[in-house]
Amino acid sequence: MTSELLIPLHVKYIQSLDNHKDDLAYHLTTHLRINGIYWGLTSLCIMGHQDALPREEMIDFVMSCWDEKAGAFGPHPDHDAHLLSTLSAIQILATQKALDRIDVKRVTDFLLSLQTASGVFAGDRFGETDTRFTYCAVNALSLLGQLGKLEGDRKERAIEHIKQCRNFDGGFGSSVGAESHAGQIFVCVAALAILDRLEEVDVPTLAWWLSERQLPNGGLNGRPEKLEDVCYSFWVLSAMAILDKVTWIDAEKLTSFILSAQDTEGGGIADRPGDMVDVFHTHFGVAGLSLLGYPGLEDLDPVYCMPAKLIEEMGLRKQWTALERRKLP
Ligand code: GRG
Repeated sequence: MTSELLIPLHVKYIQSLDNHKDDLAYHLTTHLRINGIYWGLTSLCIMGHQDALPREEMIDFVMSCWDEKAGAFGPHPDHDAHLLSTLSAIQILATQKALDRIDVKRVTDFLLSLQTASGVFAGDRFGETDTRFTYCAVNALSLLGQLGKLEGDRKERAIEHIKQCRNFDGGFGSSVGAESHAGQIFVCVAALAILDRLEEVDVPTLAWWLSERQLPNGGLNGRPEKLEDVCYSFWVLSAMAILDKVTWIDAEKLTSFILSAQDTEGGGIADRPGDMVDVFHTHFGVAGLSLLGYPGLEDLDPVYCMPAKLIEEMGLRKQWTALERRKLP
């Protein structure tokens, strides 16, 4: 087992991901392609290697995912637009300082068109709703400088729906009455942070529940009685970072759990030690380490899951240490 983050190996692994066009798996994952690029690019930024992937080619690929009929982005050329892929497209273009390539008016109209009467957003025109989609819409509007379009009734309805998804254990689910889950907790807490409404969080109860996610081997699970998984290093820790409670978990044990899930030959990080690596777990493993202050990594913004420096430059970084926190119990 290695005791350090193998940055050069992970950079090579991420660079190699587009060289598998003969593999069936490459073609079976087209619905996740743009998300995969966001995960790869963001982890490269956090590891200090943003330029390891070709910028122009990446921007051209994102623009080729534009769905002219919908006015937003799909996950791959000729796929239908969706909120998940539209957020990834915006995140990639923001990171590459290429937001000027976007038709902001059309994308804003697309995002606003997906809010339902109850306040929650649908993922696309087919209508599935989930608190994930509310986060995607709020995050995307914020990155585009269009959050003002959500002021008033739209904003209050979005917040009211998130409040209704809050459970007795302080956590949040995907819909009203659904079980608390770390991934859904991240999206709800981060959306409330962007909407400046963190006082809707029951901080002591939620921070207790999140700290209970750490298992004896140091890894975190996403809900009680479930297995640990490297990706929860981000979903759990980001919510704790927003609530200023990262110290409630054992950082040393979590760090060694994440490091033990690395592939020490081919690079990349898996969900848990010994499993196959993938770019999703590589990204969220590196993201978790950044939130833990792992030496040599760039800071990650826990709300936008993007480089903190960039979010600061865009004027979107929340003042966790001062204003917001004073409002919390
Ligand atoms: C920009 C960071 C970012 C996110 C975009 C898509 C999204 C918004 C957030 C997803 C949040 C979420 C629900 C994450 C959890 C993903 C996951 C590992 C789900 C597994 O669920 P189960 O039930 O696993 O298969 P458990 O661990 O509960 O057994």
